[in-house]
Amino acid sequence: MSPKKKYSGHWYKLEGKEADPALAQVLIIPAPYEGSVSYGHGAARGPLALFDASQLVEHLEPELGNRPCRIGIAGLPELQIQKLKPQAAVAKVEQAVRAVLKKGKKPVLLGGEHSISSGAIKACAEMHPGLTVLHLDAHSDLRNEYHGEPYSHASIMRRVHDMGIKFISVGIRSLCEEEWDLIREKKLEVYFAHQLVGKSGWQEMVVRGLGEKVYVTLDIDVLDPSEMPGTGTPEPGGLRYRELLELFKTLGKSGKEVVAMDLVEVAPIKGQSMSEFTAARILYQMIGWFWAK
Ligand SMILES: [Mn+2]
Repeated sequence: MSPKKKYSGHWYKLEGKEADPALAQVLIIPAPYEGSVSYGHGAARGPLALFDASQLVEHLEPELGNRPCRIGIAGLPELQIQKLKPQAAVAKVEQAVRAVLKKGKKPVLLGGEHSISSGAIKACAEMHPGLTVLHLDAHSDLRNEYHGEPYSHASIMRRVHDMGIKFISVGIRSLCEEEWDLIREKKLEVYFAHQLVGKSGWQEMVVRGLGEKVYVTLDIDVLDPSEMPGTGTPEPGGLRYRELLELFKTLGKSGKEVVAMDLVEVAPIKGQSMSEFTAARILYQMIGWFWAK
């Protein structure tokens, strides 16, 4: 399942109306950007690997008991941002997401590295005042800057904090003292992995804290590396696949509206397609629980 095929925009092997950008309710925006990563390269290959893997996903979801793709999932062309500096790349993402929102459709942004999400969140917060962000990640991403770059992947949630947008972080298990101090000083809502993994009932507690309009940013490294090895900065002790899906199911059933989402930091491992297949499967179920119940 190495990326051999060319990107056609036909996610999940959909055809006809279900793959038509004019009719589909969900529009996927591939953003293969890797401008500020610390180490572990390959996030720029994430969207194409996810696309290839999506061709093998069965359309029926047993837990939902239906075909989420019936609402239409169409792919837009890849954003041409690879050569831009982080701030310019983020601005392009913002424009692309705003254009999808204005059509009354659901944007799904695919990274690429996490830095791009701040553009998407900005566009959503403008359109939906009172937006809250559900942030799933191994890292708190609250550094003011990283190697001198304020639009770094390691600073994305700090930029969201600066915009005055409320967020809840889930699954965190790696952060520096600057981030630790900020969390305590500002009383930020951060759930560490050791507080959640293997425990029950936390999904409802997290969802209760969110507002009525929600943006979901999923850094795939929130999962345990045993189930998601293909990511740039894996951290041990992460959430399990089933625990993460339970969170999305709980959010989907809560009546709160997910206005957009992203999935970032998938970095395919050559010769081992498990990571991108798992991510494609998660993405399909998120679409199902949020928008196609
Ligand atoms: Mn991360």
